[in-house]
Amino acid sequence: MTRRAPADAPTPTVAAVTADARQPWLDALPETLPAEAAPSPATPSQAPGVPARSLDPDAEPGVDLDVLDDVQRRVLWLATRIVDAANRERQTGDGVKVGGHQASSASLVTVMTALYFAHLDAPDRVSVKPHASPVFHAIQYLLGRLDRGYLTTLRARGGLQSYPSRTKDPDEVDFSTGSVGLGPAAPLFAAAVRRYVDAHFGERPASRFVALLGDAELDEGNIWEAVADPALQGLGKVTWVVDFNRQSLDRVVPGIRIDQWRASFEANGWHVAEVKYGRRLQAFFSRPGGEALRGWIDAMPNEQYQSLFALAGAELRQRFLDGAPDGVEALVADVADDDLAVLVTDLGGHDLGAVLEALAACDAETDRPSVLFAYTVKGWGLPIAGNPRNHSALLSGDQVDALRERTGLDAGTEWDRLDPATPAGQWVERRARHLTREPRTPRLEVVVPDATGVKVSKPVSTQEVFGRVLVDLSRDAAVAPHLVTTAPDVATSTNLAGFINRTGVFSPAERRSWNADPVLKWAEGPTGQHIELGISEMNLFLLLGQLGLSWDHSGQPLLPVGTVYDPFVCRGLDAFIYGTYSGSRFLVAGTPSGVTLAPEGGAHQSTITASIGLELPGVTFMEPAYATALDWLMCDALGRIAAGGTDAAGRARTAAPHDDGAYYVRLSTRPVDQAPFEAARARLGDAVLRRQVLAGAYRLVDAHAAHPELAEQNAPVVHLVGSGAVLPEVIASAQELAEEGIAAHVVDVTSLDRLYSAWQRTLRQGVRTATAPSVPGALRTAFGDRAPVVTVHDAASHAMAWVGSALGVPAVPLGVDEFGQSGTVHDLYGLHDLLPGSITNAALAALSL
Ligand SMILES: Cc1ncc(C[n+]2csc(CCOP(=O)(O)OP(=O)(O)O)c2C)c(N)n1
Ligand SMILES: [Mg+2]
Repeated sequence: MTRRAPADAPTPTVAAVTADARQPWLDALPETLPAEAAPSPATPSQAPGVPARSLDPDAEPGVDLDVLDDVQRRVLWLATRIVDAANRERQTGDGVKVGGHQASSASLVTVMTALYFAHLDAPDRVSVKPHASPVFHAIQYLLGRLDRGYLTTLRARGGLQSYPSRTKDPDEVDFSTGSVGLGPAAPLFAAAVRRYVDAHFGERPASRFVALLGDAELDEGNIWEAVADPALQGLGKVTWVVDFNRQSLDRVVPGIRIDQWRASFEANGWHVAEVKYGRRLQAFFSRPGGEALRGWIDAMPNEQYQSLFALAGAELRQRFLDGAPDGVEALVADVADDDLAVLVTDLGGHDLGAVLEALAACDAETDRPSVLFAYTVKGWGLPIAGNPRNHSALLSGDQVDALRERTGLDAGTEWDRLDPATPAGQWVERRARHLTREPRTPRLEVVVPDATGVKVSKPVSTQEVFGRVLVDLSRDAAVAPHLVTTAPDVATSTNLAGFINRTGVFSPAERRSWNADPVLKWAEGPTGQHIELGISEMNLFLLLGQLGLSWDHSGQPLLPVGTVYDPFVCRGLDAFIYGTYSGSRFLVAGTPSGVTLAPEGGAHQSTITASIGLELPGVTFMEPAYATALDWLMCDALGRIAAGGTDAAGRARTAAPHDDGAYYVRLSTRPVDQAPFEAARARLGDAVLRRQVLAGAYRLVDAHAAHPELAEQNAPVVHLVGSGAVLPEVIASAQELAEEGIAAHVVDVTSLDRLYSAWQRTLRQGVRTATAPSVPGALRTAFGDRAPVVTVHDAASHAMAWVGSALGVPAVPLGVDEFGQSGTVHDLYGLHDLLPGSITNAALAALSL
């Protein structure tokens, strides 16, 4: 069968990228290297610096490099073949290339073999570079954790995901990856969470947090925000292994970047290690004068070095010596042309012993994170090795056949696990036992109360209530220990000060306080429950993401709460998405939000965030206006986080995924009169009102109850639908309309998201069963009568514009669709048609539609 792709598919054909490739297969390495360059007989198969060990990893683990080498050959084969099968043997029928990354995978085969089959222990956690997912799955398969049937399902529905996914892959992925930069940062945050958990709940078996990242991932800014953050300093159990193949997607990375990277990591307190040269080159360097060769390879720009992979014979020698200092030519004069190719591309990232030794050296650094630059070859062991266009190149059928044969397999055995009768097969079985993990549960056996009963008499803002609810919860002996808050330098301006006063700020060691502040007690020490970050919203969401997965990586569920200025949710959005895609559960408050942050101006006023909250899967977006509604919503959200997506018996709940992840409340600093809510409470009763608030909407003002004469007169009816801080204007407009003989009910939407999801569920049900959809219960209860609507939102008007469609009535959506500017709330509401007069006019327009 041949791969189905359009004739003009942009992927380089294998023939095109491999015509001149010269990467010999491992065991085809020529024997004709000069004696000094050949591996010393004294170091046959044992990792230097790694203790000699038996084949029993449970009894003083030992490692035999020949055995590991057998394993890595099989890993390379399977990873390559997984991508190959997906592309050459699957009939997709849609003309779309399946894709996959054989070269990026091959690049990490040695490092990942060393890790999984010699280095890791069960409690360790690993983030795998997105394009190495085939290597990960091949390893899981060899360890007996993935059924054979999955090996031919890469990128197929229900099969292996293109990039490692915690929530979608059939095997146990520690960290999702895909959006480069975020995956490697995640274990750093997970390690910070472990440090927190150990300090608060007692030390658990130590875990090492490892990230395997591509060298081009270091260009992502979030990497450096994480590396620099004071909250992430001193994490000794973290090792990042950079797959230093000097190639990105498009090109050979220009110049030489190692010095820049090294200096940047070191400046941030990291330990920097390298595994640069393989044993052949190292042996050569130790010849008399051999150091000159090292100097020349070190000085050679990436472009020149990488170009060697496409050359052979005299041509390769000529290119290699182009620009070389005196002496180098003579030094390699006695190396045959073919051997020279092998010698100069002998990089340490493909030397199992050197990799293990370097990993051990990183472990020895116990008080700071380590980064290990493993020099590798993109496409190592494959005919596409080192080719600048190999990023998504695929081997041809003939090339795959040749690789299969070289691996000692045939069509009948190609998908087999390692033979348990062989040392490699036995070793792998033992490693599988060694890596077996303890079970964990996301469920926290704590009852979060339905409400804290926050009391308010005068107008109050939702942001203030948010802070008070947290303080109240910090007095609940069962809940309090599990609460942990975090903010990117906005804790005090988002009302976390009360919580911080009670619980303190987390620091691994006690820190002396130099300023006694009568209002804010900023006491830092190991018992603190607030984690303060530098100003990086990316870091906020990366930390929240990992706090919400602490049950998995640290065996301790938590109740994480974060705060961020609402407009800057966008700044951390990719990390927000990353966390929720990973299945993390936390509560985040975007506050203050909208144009009620009036004097602050356009740069601080959020408009599109309600839409973001509404549309993000795995996030429930909520925007209450009143204290008690927020109290109920927060307690309910924390209760759901505690339940961990499981039912009372601890089984995974099958609830709609939309309501089974993170919670996002959009808040304001605008004080709002609570009397209308109390009136609704008196009318509906707590139980009914709470149910409706949690479902997403309730009738705040019932025009017929407030103005019975309008009902009697059969007055025209309209629904004014508001969400959040703009409710006072909506209520005032309803009053104006009543005076004009129009019955305007006011609906307070507490969760646009839940309302929309309810509508979508009934619609989808209708679509799937070809039946007429009904108006969902939550909408029916809140709206009752069929009447035109005006939606009013201190956010983009689009976010609520669907309400008319859901009810099947004319609608006029009002909102903020321009960038903001400084002013008073009144000024800005006037500017955006959110004052009562405009709402009244909109109602009249809706009635006339
Ligand atoms: C945020 C983001 N931007 C762009 C991409 C597309 N992309 C995927 S891999 C890649 C290059 C990666 O190079 P490197 O990290 O060196 O990995 P290699 O394949 O060389 O191991 C790019 C640009 C992505 N996945 N994520
Ligand atoms: Mg690369």
